[in-house]
Amino acid sequence: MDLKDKRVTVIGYGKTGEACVKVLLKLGARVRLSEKKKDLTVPDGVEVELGGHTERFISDSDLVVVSPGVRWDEPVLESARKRGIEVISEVELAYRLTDVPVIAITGTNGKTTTTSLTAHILSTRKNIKLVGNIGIPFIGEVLNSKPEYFVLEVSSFQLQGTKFFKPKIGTLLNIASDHLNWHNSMDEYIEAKKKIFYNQGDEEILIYNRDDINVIEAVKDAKSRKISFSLEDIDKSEVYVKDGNIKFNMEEFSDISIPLKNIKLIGRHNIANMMCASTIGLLCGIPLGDLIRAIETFNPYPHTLERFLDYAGLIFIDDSKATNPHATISALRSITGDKILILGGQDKGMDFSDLIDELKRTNVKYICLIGETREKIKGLLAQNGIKCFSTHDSLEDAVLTAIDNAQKGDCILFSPACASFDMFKNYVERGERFKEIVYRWKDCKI
Ligand code: UMA
Repeated sequence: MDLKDKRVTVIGYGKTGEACVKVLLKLGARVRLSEKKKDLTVPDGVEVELGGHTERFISDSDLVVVSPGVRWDEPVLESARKRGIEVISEVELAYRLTDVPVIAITGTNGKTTTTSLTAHILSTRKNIKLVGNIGIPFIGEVLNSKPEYFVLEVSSFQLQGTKFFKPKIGTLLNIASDHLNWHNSMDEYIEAKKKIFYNQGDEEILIYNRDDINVIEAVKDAKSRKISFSLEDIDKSEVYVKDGNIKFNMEEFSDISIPLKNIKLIGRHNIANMMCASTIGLLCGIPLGDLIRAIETFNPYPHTLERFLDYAGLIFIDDSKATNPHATISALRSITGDKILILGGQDKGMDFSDLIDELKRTNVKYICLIGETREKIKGLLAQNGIKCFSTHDSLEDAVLTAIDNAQKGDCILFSPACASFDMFKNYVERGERFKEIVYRWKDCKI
């Protein structure tokens, strides 16, 4: 893709925008940057528009590259498209600038764990680069490195703006309600997710979850070579679990058995993530011994069902990365004992009904509600006859109340089911804050 002297406008100057600008300057493009913030320092030679995006600034661009956090129906993008200007996401631009095969992983939940586990498995024998939504903009690596594979965590925001993107192996883990404050509807969200296989043919592989009805429906359109995994359907799926081992209904892997007894991850959903990552490992030629060692040495991703403290008979689990109800449901199902749940955060317009049903069924003894969604969830709990809960203005108050309501053997689970941006910079800061409060409580007790 020749971008020399092309007028390329980058929208948004976060991690992604910054990496885009650097690459575009290297490629000799005439780079412009449009950013909502009013104050910013950018490299020399970049024309800048601050304080919002205007049609005038974008109107004579040859190409517009959009950061993931910018809504796809942003009026200036609509107007650029009407003028015939190509508008793409950073992932699409990165894809066009490399000939290295891409292994891409998407889904509402589990993508970070599956992507990092896949990278962990592949790196036993291959030179790979881990990129994408995990926090490393794909575009920033395409000119710097020439690995054997890019292992890409890709979000619906990044997928929506793709056009020719065609991963060698694409993975669709699950689809549940999320990001409905960014996407206009669930249908739009699903359409974005389908772009993982949109351009694939029978030379590319799609690994998908047979236990998820939204996924089953979505992949009907795929022309890829399909490999399904399932925790429930042994006969129909290519990858399944039997007697504590991952097994394969595939000629080339029919003798293979991957034992799960020594893994460190908790929960059924993580078995599904392991099935995916192991399948990718085998498809890429990783020897079985290396693969088994890799899954056994893989530690839970921080803030993802992370059991970080056992103290005073209580178990503390940080699941701050659960930013939607589906993730919290998985957490509740993964922990067998009695739980005190800390729930709530920024409202993304999500449907909490499945979570409420799960709360009615499971052994959650008490719920502490925080954040923007606390009143909404409080109303739903009351309507559904759930009585043991309280609302809190701060995370600290919620954590201390959770501990007060716990008895020996209980688990204090911080799995908010909502985004963090109402009270924190991101889910990482939120999880760190949770741990800090717990450790402070522990120090006071000693
Ligand atoms: N901005 C505008 N106009 C807008 C919106 C934002 O100018 O309309 C500006 C903001 O003022 C800010 C910049 O854009 O200066 C932020 O850009 P961004 O939101 O795209 O964030 P990046 O720093 O580029 O990080 C993005 C992803 N962020 C989002 O998808 C919101 C990161 O995923 C990702 O790690 C990174 O690219 C590298 O690929 C984060 C995320 O929350 C972790 N992802 C969601 C999730 O996992 O649930 C999808």
